[in-house]
Amino acid sequence: MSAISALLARLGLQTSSAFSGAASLEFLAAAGPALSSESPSNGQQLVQLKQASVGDYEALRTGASQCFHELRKVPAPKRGDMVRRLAELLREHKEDLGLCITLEVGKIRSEGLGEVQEMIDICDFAVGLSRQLHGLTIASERTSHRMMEQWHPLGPVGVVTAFNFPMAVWAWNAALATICGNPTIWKPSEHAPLCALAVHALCRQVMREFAMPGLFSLAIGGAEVGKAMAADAAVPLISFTGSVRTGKQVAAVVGGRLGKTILELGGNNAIIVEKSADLDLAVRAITFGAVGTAGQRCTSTRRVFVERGIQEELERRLIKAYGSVRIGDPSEASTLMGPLIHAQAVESFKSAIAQALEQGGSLIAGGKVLEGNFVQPTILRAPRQADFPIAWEETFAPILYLFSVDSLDEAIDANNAVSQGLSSAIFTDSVRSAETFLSAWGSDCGIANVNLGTSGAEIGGAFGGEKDTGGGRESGSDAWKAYMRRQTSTVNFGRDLPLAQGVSFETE
Ligand code: UN1
Repeated sequence: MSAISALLARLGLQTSSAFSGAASLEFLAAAGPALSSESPSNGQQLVQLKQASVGDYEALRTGASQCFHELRKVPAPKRGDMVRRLAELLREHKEDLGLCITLEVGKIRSEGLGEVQEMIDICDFAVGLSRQLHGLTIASERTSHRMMEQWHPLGPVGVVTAFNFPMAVWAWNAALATICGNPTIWKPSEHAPLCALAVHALCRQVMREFAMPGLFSLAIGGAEVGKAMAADAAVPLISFTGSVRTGKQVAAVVGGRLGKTILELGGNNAIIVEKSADLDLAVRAITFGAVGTAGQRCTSTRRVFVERGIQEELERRLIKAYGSVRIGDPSEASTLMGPLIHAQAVESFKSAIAQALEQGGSLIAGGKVLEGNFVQPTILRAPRQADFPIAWEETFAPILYLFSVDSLDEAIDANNAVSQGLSSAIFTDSVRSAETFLSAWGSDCGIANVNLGTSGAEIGGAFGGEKDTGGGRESGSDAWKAYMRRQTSTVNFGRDLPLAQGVSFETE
């Protein structure tokens, strides 16, 4: 048995019927076209499957709707038990799941395992939250009246995820959706079907143990499946992670039927480095932010605004740090940077560098394609951002643009000038600068950090960003509210019927 079949067998995916992209408790005989998943590191075929068709999607959604009718009656803490069980299984299979991520999307082992840990963390969070779906009690203006807010389940939630977090982003959504009383229908990236199958194998175990078919559905399919889901009025919420372009289309279709969306679209994240900064910290944070996950996180660091006077020192230290990054097989312990996801991503890397050079950038590190999907982490010294249009775009690759600025105001303006608004950071020892960066006239991003980088957010906070990033919030804090409907209820326990606002309406 090959290493991969053994891994699949440990996850309960030993039969060929498991290689169907349409499943809830059981796999359907998917009617869509074939899909094969290859390792971005060496082209090795990992899994071959039949994709879900629109008809398969409809069958899955019917199952999810049926499940919803049961699930909404299950007390939230009992729904928490289902998520607790999922967390146990994730812990048990952490190594194998992490390996699936490494094999299929090329993350280094530590980041693959980190992603599985992120799933475990959000499950633990959701279990606690299942006893805290609190509503307010509100003072009524009428005597003998009580007013309150309740939070009720919404219905099946469609979750569309990208290749770069092929498991964790599903988990942020599914763990919260489950405790909120909603089944999920997952459409993963077509570049990460193995990861989705592996997670879904554990979901099937949970569904079986809790006799809850339809709680978790998997629809690995093409754009037509995504379109059907976006247009489906029986899916009140669509959580979409992906490009700004597709996100706008999803928003239009779902908005057109007055459905709800959570959008996690592009980022173009910057770090400001002031003279007072601890450069050791700044260099480590920039390197992890720009090179980690081969620059393929939506939170990856793409721009640095360094205060004039320390730019040479920062460049020198970054070049040294970049020089020590070991690039190669992501499953080897010493590797820090694996491949890009596919050949097209390598083309985007090359094209962005060519444009940057044309627009007046100069290479100070990297710049080359090595072989296959492996590239060098790259730094370009850039002219003013206003004259450097390539930096206004998100290129999903390890390319960092370095700008020199004269003041904090200039840096904040430049941070905010781009259309995306996900993550941002400042390195400084000045309280005044740090607080200004965090103030209402500071960073306009959904995430703003002081003395740590742009990527690697914890699950306890709400995750998401503004402007073209889409405005959605997932994961921690009160992001759960997006998965529920709010009901304002007033109870009259008196013997009169006073009307609000003192209105009088007396009949004979
Ligand atoms: C993403 O890249 O889509 O903050 C999500 C981070 C991770 C999540 C990134 N926790 O970098």
